[in-house]
Amino acid sequence: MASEKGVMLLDYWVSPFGQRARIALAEKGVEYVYKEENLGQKSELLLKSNPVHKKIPVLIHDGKPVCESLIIVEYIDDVWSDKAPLLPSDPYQRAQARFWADFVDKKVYDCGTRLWKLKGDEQEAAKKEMIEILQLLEAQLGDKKYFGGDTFGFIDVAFIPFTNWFYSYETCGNFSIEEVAPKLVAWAKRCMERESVAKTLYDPKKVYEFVCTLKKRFGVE
Ligand code: GS8
Repeated sequence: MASEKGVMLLDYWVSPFGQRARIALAEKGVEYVYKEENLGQKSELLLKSNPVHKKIPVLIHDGKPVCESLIIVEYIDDVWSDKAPLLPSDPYQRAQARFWADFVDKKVYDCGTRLWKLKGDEQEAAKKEMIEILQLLEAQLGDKKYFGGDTFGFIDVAFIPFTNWFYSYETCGNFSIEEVAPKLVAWAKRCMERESVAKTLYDPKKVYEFVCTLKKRFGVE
């Protein structure tokens, strides 16, 4: 139960937001109970733990809920601060990391959704915007190993789950991310060498199957 001591994550397998929390917990080596939610019929625990947004992920730590994935990742970094720091210690670098994580939050999911949900000119506009977003992120990455430099950190955690969806974006938008942002694709492969990421992300084809079920549900075919 959530009132017990310990860590529980209310989540949904394909959610890039939930995957952020899973990757952060894995980086820190935190043991937790994973609870898959049925988003069509949310549990009482989810409704009680996130009464404002009623969304996953929710991290429940010693009975206390923490909502919103980036806030959850920061919380995890604060509580388990002895291992694998995710945010840099320098205030300016911390602000930069938060800026880019926020950019991913505001842009990638929304634009990706338009890419699979819309058709014709609207879909073309989403594709153009997605290419711009990815190229901005690619410029920010530059020739660094990870977004923050040599160590895997906050921006990587915020963005890497969306690479799971790249194949779906490419298939729906009929373009190649490798062609428009090759450094991002190489970065994603590097991140996949980490156990925390490899065990969390799904086969992109499985994500695409999920996108196809969403398309059917929303009558986009
Ligand atoms: C977004 C979470 C979210 O969209 C965060 O945690 O960062 N800003 C939040 N969760 C979705 C599933 S992933 O698409 C969700 O719980 N949806 C259920 C609903 O909207 O009813």
